[in-house]
Amino acid sequence: MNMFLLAPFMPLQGSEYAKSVDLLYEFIFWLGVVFFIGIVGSMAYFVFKYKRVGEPRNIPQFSHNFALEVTWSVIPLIIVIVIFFWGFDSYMSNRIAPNDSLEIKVYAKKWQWEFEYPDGTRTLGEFHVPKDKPVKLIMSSDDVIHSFFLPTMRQKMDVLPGRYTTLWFQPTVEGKHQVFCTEYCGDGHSEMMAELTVDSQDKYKEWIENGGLDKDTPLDQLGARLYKSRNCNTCHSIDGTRIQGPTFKGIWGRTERITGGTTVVVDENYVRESVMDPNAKVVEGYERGVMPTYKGLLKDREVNAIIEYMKTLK
Ligand code: HEC
Ligand SMILES: [Cu+2]
Repeated sequence: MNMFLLAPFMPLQGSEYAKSVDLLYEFIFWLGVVFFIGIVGSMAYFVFKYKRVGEPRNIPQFSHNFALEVTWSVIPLIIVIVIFFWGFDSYMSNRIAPNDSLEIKVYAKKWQWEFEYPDGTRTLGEFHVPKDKPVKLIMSSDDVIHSFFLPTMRQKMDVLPGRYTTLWFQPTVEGKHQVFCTEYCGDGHSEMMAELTVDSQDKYKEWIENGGLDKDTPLDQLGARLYKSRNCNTCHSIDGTRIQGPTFKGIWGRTERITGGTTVVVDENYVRESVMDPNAKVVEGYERGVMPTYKGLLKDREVNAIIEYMKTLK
């Protein structure tokens, strides 16, 4: 028999911690049931036993029963002490993430969740983690108070503007897990959801190598996603307007005038160089040092993806 009798009424147990939470919960629940039946049951029994029939009889009065009073004080005291230490122990292990945790930044804003991995991969509304590895989320909010709720891991933590909060879990069940926002944050609050996918180690590796997409995604689509997720779009438009940097519209094969009087035709090598070492060739009319280097932040496949994406921007 499953020791978790309430399991059918609970979300899936996605981690060992979820099981320990449920165990304590069941303990308190069944304790409540025992006391409820004991108290309400004896009440009902006494109602019938001592119900008034005929003329009032003389019933002896009691004021104290020392043994009884000690019993009903000491037993509950022991029970609440057990609950306290059990809960405290569980709480402490829940607050302190192991040192080898995968650290993921979580940004909440009305009304979406954004995730950032140590290698710079960013995703919106979904994130992947490997099975059996501890994961630590370092969370902050761009606007109001949100709350990150991952029911299958029995984890919930407020996400605040101007302060970091953290939460950790070690998933044991592969597949999809739902994330909710559980702090009312305005119009789109009930839509503010994200999806966690717990992958096998191999599948996770493949996913992260692909910049947060599955490996069948065509390069130009990956490029389009990187253009936004790596913030190229804050300085480069795709509709011809000039922002901080030159537009990407029609960039492929364009002849560019470089500060210092030379020219260059935009090809694979030039794009790669511009991304890895932006100051090597500065486009005339633009400022040196504005574009950050993406060295170490974009993998080879990602640079190729951006190149393929540029080719589509005619
Ligand atoms: C903070 C603003 C900024 C961001 C973010 C930025 N760039 Fe740039 N980029 C510039 C500026 C300014 C120039 C022009 C000066 C220069 O060549 O360094 C430029 C130039 C370029 C060029 C050469 C363009 C041409 O017309 O010859 C390429 C290619 C390029 N960026 C790619 C990217 C990619 C890809 C990303 C995102 C991964 C990106 N940039 C992110 C500001 C930015
Ligand atoms: Cu919210």
